[in-house]
Amino acid sequence: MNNAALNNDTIAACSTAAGRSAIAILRLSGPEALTIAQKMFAKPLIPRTALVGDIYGEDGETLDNGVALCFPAPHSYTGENCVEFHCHGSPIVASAVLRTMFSLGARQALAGEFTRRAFLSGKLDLIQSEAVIDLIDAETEQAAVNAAAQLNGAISREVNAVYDDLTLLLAHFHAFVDYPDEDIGDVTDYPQLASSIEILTKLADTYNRGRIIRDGIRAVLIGAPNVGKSSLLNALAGSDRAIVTDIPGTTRDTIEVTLVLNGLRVTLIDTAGFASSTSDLIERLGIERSKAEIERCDLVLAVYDASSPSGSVISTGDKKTLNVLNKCDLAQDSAADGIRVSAKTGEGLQTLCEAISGLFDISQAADRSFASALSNERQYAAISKASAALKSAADALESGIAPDAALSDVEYALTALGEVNGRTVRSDVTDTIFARFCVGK
Ligand SMILES: Nc1nc2c(ncn2[C@@H]2O[C@H](COP(=O)(O)OP(=O)(O)O)[C@@H](O)[C@H]2O)c(=O)[nH]1
Ligand SMILES: [Mg+2]
Repeated sequence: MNNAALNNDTIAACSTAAGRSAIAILRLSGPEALTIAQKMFAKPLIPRTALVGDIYGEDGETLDNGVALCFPAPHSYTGENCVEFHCHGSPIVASAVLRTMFSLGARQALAGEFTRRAFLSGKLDLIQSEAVIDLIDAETEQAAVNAAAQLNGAISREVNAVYDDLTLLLAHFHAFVDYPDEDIGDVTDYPQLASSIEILTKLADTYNRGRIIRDGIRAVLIGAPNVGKSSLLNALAGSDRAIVTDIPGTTRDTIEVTLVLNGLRVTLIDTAGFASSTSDLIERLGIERSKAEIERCDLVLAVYDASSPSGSVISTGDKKTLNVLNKCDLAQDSAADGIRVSAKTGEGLQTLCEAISGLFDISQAADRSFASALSNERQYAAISKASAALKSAADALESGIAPDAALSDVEYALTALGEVNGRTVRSDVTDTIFARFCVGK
């Protein structure tokens, strides 16, 4: 997928975060990168060698003394000529160096444009490109490790192998259709089809774990008014996020905090309590919202007051649920079943955190089939579409229908996989993907 038209100019951007820092990295990529960089640097650039020297500004003045690193095409991140300047991390120096690059012919890079060029020049496929942003955005170590494995090609290798198998299979089907009189071998047994279905199904099965690794879980606190839901949220968050009073019905809107509990990203949602009847409109709307939260959450934390065991049992359907008995500082023993905690003293909170993370196995050992779990919804949807189409092709063949009937299903699956690895993806889709990136990446 080479799109030379897009890459005929030279882009530049600051690749490190804005503000003061130890160093700032300014990056150039494109046909003029080496020429522009050489004009700005005191020493002749040497490929893939870090050189220390003066960095010049627009009028030849010395802006900084820093490091220049050049990577001639095609051995660079983008596949183009690339140069990095490592300057002292002053925003003034960084912007002067960047301005100099612009005055010598570079233009400001768009969000994700370096990675987009890497994709267009075939350095990264689309799965790897999306892994780059997931790696940068990772909020837990597990999420970073999973994204790094994807960047390494863990998912790409599987998808590409299936893609290549199906391409061959399709050629075989076409030969059968186009030359019905030729003997083109066995047309009843298609091992590629069965193995492709197996790989894609297994891959799709890793998505639930991958999604939790990347995005974490949503856990919603529900229970009668005044049992201490808001207090629990505050205690777990370590700060007063929700208003706590002894007036029932204090929490009307839902409040969210995101925490990392034992490596698991948890978005905790505080809700209005379920009073049996309430005439207050706002409180009632809040309760409606709580119900919607229960619908979309991964875990319900059903909170009870251990000191007042009268509360009715909360029904949460088939959602994963943990019963939490709060205010255990007021009730030393209670017959009710659940994790005893006190939002007031902190007792039991660690046990609660362990119980929550224990319900979601995100360890790599949970699935040894692949080095990485699928974590991208777009990729998951396309892989599911592909495996469904292949299943329908296999069913057709099994019932004795001629291979040409299965041809369109296999073609459909191939197109869906092409959207995953980027071999046949539409440019508006890639536009959306790269727009999520930051400038300079
Ligand atoms: N003794 C004790 N009081 C608590 C505890 N948790 C909450 N409370 C009190 O119970 C009342 C209701 O708490 P709140 O968090 O607003 O309950 P919510 O309506 O379920 O959100 C407040 O007066 C809290 O101070 C606890 O663990 N122990
Ligand atoms: Mg509350």
